[in-house]
Amino acid sequence: MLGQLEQLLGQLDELRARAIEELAPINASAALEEWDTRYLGRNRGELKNLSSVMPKLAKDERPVVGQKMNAVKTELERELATKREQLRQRELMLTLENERIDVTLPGRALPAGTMHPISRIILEVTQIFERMGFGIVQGPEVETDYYNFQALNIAEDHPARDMQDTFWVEPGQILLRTQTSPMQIRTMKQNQPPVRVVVPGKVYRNEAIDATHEAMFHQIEGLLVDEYCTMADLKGCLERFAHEMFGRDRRLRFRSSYFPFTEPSAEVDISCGLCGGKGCRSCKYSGWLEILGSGMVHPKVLREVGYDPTKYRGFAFGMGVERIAMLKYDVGEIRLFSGNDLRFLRQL
Ligand code: 2U9
Repeated sequence: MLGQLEQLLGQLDELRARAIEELAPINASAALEEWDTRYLGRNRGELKNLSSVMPKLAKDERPVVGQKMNAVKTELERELATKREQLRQRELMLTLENERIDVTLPGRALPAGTMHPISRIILEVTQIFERMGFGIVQGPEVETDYYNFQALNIAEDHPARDMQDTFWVEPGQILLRTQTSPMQIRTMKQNQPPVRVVVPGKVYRNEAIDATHEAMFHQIEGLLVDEYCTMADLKGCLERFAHEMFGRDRRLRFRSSYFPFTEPSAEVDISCGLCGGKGCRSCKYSGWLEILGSGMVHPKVLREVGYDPTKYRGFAFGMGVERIAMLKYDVGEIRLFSGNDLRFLRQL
């Protein structure tokens, strides 16, 4: 029969061999930690359990067992550390493989936005006038009766002043501007001639809505004031505009008209682009399409802003942006421009 010492040494050898054998196939951290607790755990680890026999040994036997125990413990700890490092490397490789990113793949394209056709027309028109030396100014959409009507020689009984035709903020005093002209009045009051400006912006009229009328639309108005300025300058300027906007093959026609703020006044037609002026459905068989209104600034308007009408003269014009867009893109329904329907907008 073996003595207690030999038995203990044998058990240690067996434990060591068993621990190392079990360690080999482990390939997950959880199982490794479980192995650590089972063999090396401070509380109920197998090695710890064996050491509880120590006090029963003879004094001279204890160092022998102690040394052996330490050797086994050190070896198992070294094996554990090696295995831990192996697993860490393995798990890192797996993570890298799973989370791999191919940086050479083409990026996902974001859908690109484009300018709204109304904004684009405003840009095109204002750029044409900029090239002729006009500045671009913008002003308030909420205006006073004075700037919107009185200063423009629009009489008390003019239909535009009707409560029904204008959106009043304070009836008779504050309103949503019905044209961009109040800004030309402001510009003239703040500057001395020569004045050359175009004024794009939103305007508001209490219209009966149909295919060609909306309560809010966009205008571009122009104003030039100088010492020597005639109707010929107006015609040359507008012809240049029409040629750049619609093409050099288009002809212009000036028809006598009336506006309170211009005298004389003229409505301007452009030859039809579809039939070349011969007459077709698009131009209602007239050969002409109306594009804007114009005239020489009324002397009363010049005097109102403090300019001497015997010294200065001016010409002015105004166009509806939606109308220009409808002519340019052959669109028959004005409400499409405010509808924000991409099926329509993508076609322009
Ligand atoms: C000042 C003096 C004169 C601007 C003008 C028109 C003729 C005109 C219409 C076009 C279509 C309005 O949008 S529309 O319905 N405009 O026909 N506008 S002359 O004349 C001015 C402006 C400011 C100080």
